[in-house]
Amino acid sequence: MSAEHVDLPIFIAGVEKRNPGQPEFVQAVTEVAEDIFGFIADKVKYHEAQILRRIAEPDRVISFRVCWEDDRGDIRVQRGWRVQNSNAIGPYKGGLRFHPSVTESVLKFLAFEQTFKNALTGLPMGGGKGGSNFNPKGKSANEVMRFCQSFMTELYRHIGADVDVPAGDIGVGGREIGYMFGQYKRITNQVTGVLTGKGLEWGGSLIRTEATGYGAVYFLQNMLKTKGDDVEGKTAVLSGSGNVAIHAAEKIVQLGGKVLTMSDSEGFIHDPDGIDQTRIDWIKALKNDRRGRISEYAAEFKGATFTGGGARPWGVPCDLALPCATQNELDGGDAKALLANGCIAVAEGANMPTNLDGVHLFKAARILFAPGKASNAGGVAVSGLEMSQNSARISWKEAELQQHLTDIMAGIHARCAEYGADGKGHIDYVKGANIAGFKKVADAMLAYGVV
Ligand code: NDP
Ligand code: 2IT
Repeated sequence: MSAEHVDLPIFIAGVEKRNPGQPEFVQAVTEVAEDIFGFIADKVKYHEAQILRRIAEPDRVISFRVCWEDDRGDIRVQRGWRVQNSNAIGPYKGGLRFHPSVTESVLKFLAFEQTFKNALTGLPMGGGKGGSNFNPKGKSANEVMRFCQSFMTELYRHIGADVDVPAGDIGVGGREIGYMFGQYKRITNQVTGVLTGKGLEWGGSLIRTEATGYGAVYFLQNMLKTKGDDVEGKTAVLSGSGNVAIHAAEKIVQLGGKVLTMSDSEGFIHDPDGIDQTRIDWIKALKNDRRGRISEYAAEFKGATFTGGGARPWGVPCDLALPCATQNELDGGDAKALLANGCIAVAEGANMPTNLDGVHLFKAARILFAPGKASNAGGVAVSGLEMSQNSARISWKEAELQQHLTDIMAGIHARCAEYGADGKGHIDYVKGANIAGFKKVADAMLAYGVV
């Protein structure tokens, strides 16, 4: 009997047993399995080939020591990882995260999710993720550079333009990609598209920086359109104040919406006047140039408040919610608060920001709810376009890339609708994304036989 012939609880119990102490990974697999079990119930070929069981077992998990010297001359030791989940439909592809909360469980969940997300984009990319428990906060630029160089001194042997192409994620932006790309080039003497999110002068793509946040709002627009509605005049509550949150806020404002909140790990700011473009530009400089904290916003702009102690913004009444910080930042209680306040749509900019309770509540309430693997795919999609440009040694124009991004997000929406529509006017985007992503990877795996 194949694993998928067993009941869902037995399948999940097996995942728990094989991955002890890895709650985030088990959570991500559970959320997908809840939908896939129904889809494959009458499809023997997927059972026989043990497809879900295989996708939930990474191709490999590489773990390594990263030593570096801090500014005082002390030796520091961190752990680095690259999780290569699946290359069934293309080279492993996915970001690198530098954050003290990084564990093998977190990176395994992210690589698993990435496999489905990348399939949804329609581009030939497999799923991977990596990173380190290194905390960039409070480190000098030289310390970050030495860490990145040491990290790449091990990582370089596991990656390649046609093998595995990392990019940024939490704590890894243009600066860190630059240090890592410089070290890769130095070690291998090769200038290839081995990383994405590069600077425009050295092989990067236009709109990659904006793509995740903009893409999430395009997805939101597509969802609202199914109800004859749009972003204009709506209030939006956002979490995070990094790359994704900043650009999601920018696109909401461009479309005539009003952004009320942003956050970081210390708490959230609430600006009842709305965080307009001037204020977003101020946040960009705060984060990218001064590397400051979001609490400083409340001191700068009259009328805005900061709520500390790690507080989250979900109690602020809104029409739209976009969690754009990190995993499990929106739980069942938060979901209930949003629903009670009349929130009509949630688009995840982060990966798995809503915990399983929250997902179940949003699904049951039948609101417009986009899982990150669908709504935040714009970033990796433009990374895929950066890979194409690097291979062809050309740079596409901004208008062309913008068109690709809007088309790709519309395509993902259509794929979710294909498998998630109930025929009565409601689309379960979680189910649609899980099944559409699964089917593409599964069919490629069937073609390869047992490998
Ligand atoms: P950044 O590092 O630019 O920003 C991260 C933001 O989230 C910061 O405001 C940070 O606050 C906050 N944050 C991080 N960890 C925590 C935590 N444990 N608790 C509360 N707040 C936290 O990262 P990105 O904007 O790039 O990434 C945000 C999310 O989007 C992540 O889930 C990432 O996986 C996802 N994503 C990113 C893509 C990209 O292209 N960059 C693509 C698709 C998804 P603080 O500074 O206090 O840590
Ligand atoms: O979660 C994600 O999709 C990312 N961090 C972007 C990955 C990428 O390869 O651009």
